[in-house]
Amino acid sequence: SGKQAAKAAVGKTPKLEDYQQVYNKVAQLLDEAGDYDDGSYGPVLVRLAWHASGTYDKETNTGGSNYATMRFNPEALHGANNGLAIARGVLEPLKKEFSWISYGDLWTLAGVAAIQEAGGPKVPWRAGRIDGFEKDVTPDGRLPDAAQGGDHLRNIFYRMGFNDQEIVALAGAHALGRCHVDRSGFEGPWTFSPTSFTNEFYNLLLNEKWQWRKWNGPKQLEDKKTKSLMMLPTDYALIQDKSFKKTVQAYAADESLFFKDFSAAFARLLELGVPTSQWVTSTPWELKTLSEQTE
Ligand code: HIF
Repeated sequence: SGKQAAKAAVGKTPKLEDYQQVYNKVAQLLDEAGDYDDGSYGPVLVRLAWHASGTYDKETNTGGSNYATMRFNPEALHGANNGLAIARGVLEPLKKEFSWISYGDLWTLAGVAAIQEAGGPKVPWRAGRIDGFEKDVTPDGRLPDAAQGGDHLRNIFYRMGFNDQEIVALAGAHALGRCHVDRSGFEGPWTFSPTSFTNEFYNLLLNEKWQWRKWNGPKQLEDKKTKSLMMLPTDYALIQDKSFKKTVQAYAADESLFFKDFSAAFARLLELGVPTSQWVTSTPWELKTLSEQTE
């Protein structure tokens, strides 16, 4: 089990305090990004945690965060994962320092740290993922294609076991980060504060006028006023569909409702594909933010 593997590596079963140490290291390196993007590795670490988990297929019970298969080709080379070598590279020194932690635990814990340190909600998390092998790599095409619409979003997220409300709740994470031409072909941030976790994604989606950008790249939307923000076709689909849109409105109006629902959905996303028997604890933990520990 994950517990036994970690125990063998560390000589004792790692405890919440041990994982809190890893969390703290991640939290400290988030801002050591210098000129990289908006000065934080947080967004790309959130994307790594999600792409490691979002390959889950409930019918075959394959994929998900358990085996950290993105370490292997061809998964590392899947188009959807372009740019994530940066995130894996940022975490590699921590894997060396805390050799008892599995890659799946490290990547998902880093995503949690990135969200919490960006001012987002607490995301309950627990340890127990184990490192798998190349044979556990899932086929290409399991992650969403941003050029598509609502039907595709439903197909992809229903396959993971999520419902419409959860799709919209997760989508708010695009408050963080930006698109890169050399990774996805798309360009730009969704919000004016791409290193802060807020409900701004929903506010902007509802309240800005969005128009198709005229450019030599894939179809994406730009805000009419400043032309400095973007939405993907899949983001825009959330206000083209009546049922999705209702939930977008609810999260735009109530950030604490968004935080609560996002936290639940993202925590579940990170646990996809991990057998219950592997968890080191029956109830997930709440990791403390850096600032909570200095008070
Ligand atoms: Fe993203 N996402 N995502 N995403 N994503 C990108 C970047 C980020 C989709 C497409 C893209 C989620 C859902 C979907 C983050 C987090 C989450 C990019 C740009 C694309 C194209 C990549 C690049 O060029 O660097 C699609 C189609 C999704 C289905 C709706 C999740 C909910 C929003 C699950 C989620 O948590 C983050 C963070 C980034 C920013 C990465 C960065 O490097 O800044």
